[in-house]
Amino acid sequence: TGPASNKTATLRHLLARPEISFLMEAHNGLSAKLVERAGFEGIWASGLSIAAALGVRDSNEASWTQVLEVAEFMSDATGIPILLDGDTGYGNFNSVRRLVRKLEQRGIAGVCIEDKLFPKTNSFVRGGTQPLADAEEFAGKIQAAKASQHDPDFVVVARTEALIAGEGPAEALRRAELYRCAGADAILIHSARSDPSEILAFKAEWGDRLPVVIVPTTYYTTPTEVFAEEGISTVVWANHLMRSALRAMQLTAATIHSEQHLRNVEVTVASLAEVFELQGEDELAEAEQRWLPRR
Ligand code: SPV
Ligand code: MG
Repeated sequence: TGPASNKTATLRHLLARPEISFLMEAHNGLSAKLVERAGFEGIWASGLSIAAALGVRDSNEASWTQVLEVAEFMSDATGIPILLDGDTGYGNFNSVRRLVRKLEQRGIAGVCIEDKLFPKTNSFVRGGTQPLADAEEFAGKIQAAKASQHDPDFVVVARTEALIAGEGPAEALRRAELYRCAGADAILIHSARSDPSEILAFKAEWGDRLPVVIVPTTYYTTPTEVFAEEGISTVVWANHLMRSALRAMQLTAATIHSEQHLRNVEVTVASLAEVFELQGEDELAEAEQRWLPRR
């Protein structure tokens, strides 16, 4: 948990370096710690996963300050940078300005905002019918975000949903170029297809104007080497801790419900010792030695 400025510089480096980078999804302090322990260099604070973990839809049902609280726990729990999925920025350019200020204050290294309308809809839900934001208005949001950051390394990723909305490759490129001119640090291009053809076509046209971030949730069979060879900057593994937690919790709940005892479950779940270790109980015990009066 170093100062926020280290995290912003690290995230900027992950996006800018020639080698491919990976951001792993997390949705709370525990999952964020597990991402760091697994060896990842950065975290994707997924809107979908945070919403799912809170028991609501990925439709801005959780307020932006509720999301901020979750992101703050995640940031406090880890020393690697977090890119927050900021949806549409939760309003207009003015909402985005305030969002960026608050994210900086709480040690979040960057934000990704997408060119859809508030309240947003997940890209895999009713994909073809999702209205896009006016491109110029969205470019204004990007400019406002960049103008409000105090830390020069804070990262603003512009995400275009043009392909998701069925607007085609030319519109995706037009929008990405507008967002680049508005000051975006990287472009996230999303696709709901099961093959990466439209993403790779975009990258070929785009070249290296800005780093390109992708989310291969639906084209998961594509080997990662393909993305690396095509010069993709960053791959987001967007929701796989939330989905694995869901499955594990479902199985444990069903087993205990049907068996009415813990014998078969005890061996499959993490030990309490591991939970305490992750929470840093040792550190508290040492601090008590140091700071509490001895009796
Ligand atoms: C998220 O993880 O919330 C994302 C990626 O925005 S997606 O769900 O594919 O839209
Ligand atoms: Mg999202």
